[in-house]
Formats: sequence, C-alpha cells, structure tokens
Amino acid sequence: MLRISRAPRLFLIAIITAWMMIPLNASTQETTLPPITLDVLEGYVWSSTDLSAAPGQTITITNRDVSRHTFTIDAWSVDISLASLQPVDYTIPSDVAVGSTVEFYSSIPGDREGGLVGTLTVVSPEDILAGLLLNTTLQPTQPQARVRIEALDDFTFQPAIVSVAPGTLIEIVNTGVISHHFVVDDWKINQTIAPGDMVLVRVPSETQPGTTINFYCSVPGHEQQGMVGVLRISQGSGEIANVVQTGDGLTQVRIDMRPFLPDESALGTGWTRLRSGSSDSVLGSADLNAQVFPYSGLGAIYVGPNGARMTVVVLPLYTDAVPNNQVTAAVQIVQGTLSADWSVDRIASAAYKSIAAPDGCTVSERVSGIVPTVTLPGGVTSCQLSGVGVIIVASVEGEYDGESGVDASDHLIEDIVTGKLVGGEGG
Ligand SMILES: [Cu+2]
Repeated sequence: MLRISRAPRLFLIAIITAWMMIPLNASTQETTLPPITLDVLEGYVWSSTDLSAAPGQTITITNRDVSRHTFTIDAWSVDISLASLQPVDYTIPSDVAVGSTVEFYSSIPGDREGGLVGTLTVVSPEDILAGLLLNTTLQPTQPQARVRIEALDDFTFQPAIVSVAPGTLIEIVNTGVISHHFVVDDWKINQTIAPGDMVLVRVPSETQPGTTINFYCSVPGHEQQGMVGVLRISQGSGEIANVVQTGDGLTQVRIDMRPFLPDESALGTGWTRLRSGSSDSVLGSADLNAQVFPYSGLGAIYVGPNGARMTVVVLPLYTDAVPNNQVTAAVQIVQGTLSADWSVDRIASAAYKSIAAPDGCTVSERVSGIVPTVTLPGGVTSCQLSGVGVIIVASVEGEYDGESGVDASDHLIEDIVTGKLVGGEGG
C-alpha cells in the first residue's frame, strides 16, 4: 500500500483532503505550539546553533554552564540575562516575517568569540505542526505504529494472528532461505519477499475496525501447508497523515514517513530530539530535484552524548518516472547538505559499492568525512527501500551506539529500517 500508485488512492484522497483542511489551516492560530528547548552547554556551546521557530512560539532557554551568559538578538532588541540553571522563557514576536533569519548570541564579552552564536529562522506554524504530529504518533501510549511479521521456511507466518489499526505499518520479514509471498486479496497486495528481505505494507486507513483480513503465501503449496494468517483490525489509532499534493496538477497520496524518524527515547541514554519538521526545514536551502522528490519529506535533528549529533531526513521518491543517475545526483545534493560543515572525502564509487548495504536497504550510498575543528568523525548513509518509495538519509557526527563515521550512519539506518528505533519501545 505504500507504493504511490495504488488503486484505493482516490478514496484516500477524499478522507485525507478533509483531514488536512482542519489542523493545518483552520486551527493554526488556536493551536499551542510546543516550546522549543535551547540550552547553553559547557564550553561556549548552544545546544542548537540553527533554530527554527514560529511567530508566537516560546523558547525555553536554560544555562547549564556555571558562569552567566545572555540570550541576545539585536534585530529584535532582546537581551536576556541567563543565570546558571534558571530557565527563562522567550516568546517569538507575533509580527516577525516567516522566512526571516536573525542571529542569537551571548553578549558577555568573549562569549560570542568563544562560539555562543547561532541562527534563528522564522518558520510557519505549519512547519512546526508537522513535527508536532510526529511526536503525537510516536507516543508510547499510542497503539503501535508498526508491527513485524516473520515469514518462515516451515510454512508459517509468526505471529499468524496480529492486531493492527488502520494506518499501522506492517513489516514482513523473510528470515528463511527460500522466497515467500505476502498476499492480501482484500487490499490487492501481492508482494514477493526474497530471503533476508523486508516488505512494508500499510493497513489502509479506510479499513473498518472490528473486521478481519486474511493473508497468505501464494508460492505453490505453501498456503496448503499452513502459511496463512489473520489481521484483526482494531479501533483507529495509527492515524497516518496521508496528505495530498496538487501543486503540479498531479495528485499524489503521501507516504507516511513518520515511522522512519526515531523517537528520542529509543536512541539510548543522553539523546534528545532537538527539533523535527519538514525536510525543507532540516535541509535549509537545498535545491532538491522536484522530479525526483515529488513533495517535501520529514526530518529530525538529535543531539547525544559527548556532542554527538545526528540528522535523519526521509524523502519520498518518484521511483518509476526518473532515471537512476538523476536519483543519484539528487540524493548527493541531500548528502552534501547534511555534511556541508565537514571536509568531506566521498568514498570512490567502486569502493562504496563493494560494501554491503545496511540491512533492509536495497540501494545505499555513503559519504565520510572529518569535522575540521571538533575532530569528530562524521558519516552519511542514504538508503533506498524497495516497495516503499522513500529514501532515508542519515548523518552522524560523533558516536552512535559505539560507532563513528560511516559505520555509525549505516548502523543508524539499519536500526531505523529494521524497526528497532520506532515507536519509543525502548531498546
Ligand atoms: Cu511461502
């Protein structure tokens, strides 16, 4: 169901259009935007030097250093004293222009020179809401946004009875050594899963709670030997935000990309999601190829132990209409944006192609480099999933789970794709 062109899309579009009108247009003004957290860390460092905030949004600033600093924006005549460990709220003026950029810094002599300086970009409330919706979906109290079913060579699916809600992502993994199929006649799905491969299927949002849906393997003989299962459709939950895009006259059903952005609690001790929102807000002014990426994706930035930082961007991909070399060129723009601060050594194509793709990726590319001043190794991995129509790009500076450089970004991608990092389930 995650392919862009599927039969039920007209139906989806009707629901989705209605859904979209309400939160993103009508109630924008009344919606309380979540506060943004900004910390002063030891060593003249802001926790983020690249903030995005909407008019009316509050920034909670905490000085976690022992000495006094300030939060100063000359353009808006702001100069707030920051005593140690005493959080201060600052609200973005409601009349500032969306798209404008101001500098924030600490006005204590020497602070700015030491590195306490950053950029604040004013974005629209919609942009912030994209991140809000994302947080809502990944709350641990919500029903699972993603479930896993294994196809086994003993002609069973494990588990064979699964409760799912409309919108839930089902991950079917072939852990055996022979090919299997995942077939759902009611949804006109028939996917072949090669050994070691994974297929993602989304429960259509119009599926009626309380019903049951049968699935089976259509490889000759397998169904007869017991390779069948049942999906029990539970009450709505997964509320997947399919949205339509009509800018170029073509109507598209959006793929839900939120399950690919890890919940911070799943990343391990010390990790915080700094911000999330549209891919545009994370990539800045990247000149993305509209033919390759038909609409905006989602992105998130995290900071972790010892100054580690990771960025994940998920972009929908026009897999059918675009030649391969254009896809590669477009992905390289994204990779280049995420590693722009590094002195990058792109691994020669022959070399990186000889490295196995992270688990779950059908195509992967890597970039590695060194951050000049901080001397943290950095790496970028992009991962194209088959049957989903998205590319996930992850960059890691510093360490993630004991690894650094390309090993870390590979590892992060693998954990995302195999579902280890989804839904705040820990681990
Ligand atoms: Cu089978």
